[in-house]
Amino acid sequence: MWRRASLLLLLLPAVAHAHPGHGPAIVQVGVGLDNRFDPRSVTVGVGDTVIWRWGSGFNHSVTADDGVFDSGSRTSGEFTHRFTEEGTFGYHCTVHPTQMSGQVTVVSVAGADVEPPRLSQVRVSRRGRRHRIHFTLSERADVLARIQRRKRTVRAFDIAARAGANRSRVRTRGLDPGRYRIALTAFDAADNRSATLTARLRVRRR
Ligand SMILES: [Cu+2]
Repeated sequence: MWRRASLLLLLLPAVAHAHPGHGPAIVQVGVGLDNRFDPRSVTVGVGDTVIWRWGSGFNHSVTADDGVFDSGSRTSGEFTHRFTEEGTFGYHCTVHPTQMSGQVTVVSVAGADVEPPRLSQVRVSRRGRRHRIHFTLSERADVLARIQRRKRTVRAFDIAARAGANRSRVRTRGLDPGRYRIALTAFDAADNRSATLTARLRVRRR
């Protein structure tokens, strides 16, 4: 699709945001004399690895609350686990179960934003020869507008639209007189796509 290249660029910041650190997250196990995991909670993307590093020389373990992973009690070295499913996973130290607990939140790499934008109240107004398209959006989005005649797109343009009510000029100069439709589809920054809504457009003879 012709939009892909530009949308992919828009998508990158969203991925980076939902995917802190871009790769493994490192957690210190036992810091000095403190019995704690530092940081206590981390967020990674699906498929990322968390590395726990023993720092104090005292005995600690990294043990999943549901038993899925367990480093065993040890005083040094590293333990790693790769997270392949979305969710929140609690873990603790079996030596200090009341003091030491932590959690790993695993998010989809496609981004936390999976909600498509919602388009509504699409209509065309006309004053003299000037047409405008009006619509309402649930969130900020790029709106692809296609002017169609008998289901064929004869002209397309983009509207950088905001949440709430929007209106935009529709250039009809050069179009043959007749009945058209304008089809609108909204894409948010995470590339979620709205349903396509249409409105009628009538181009009169000049
Ligand atoms: Cu411990």
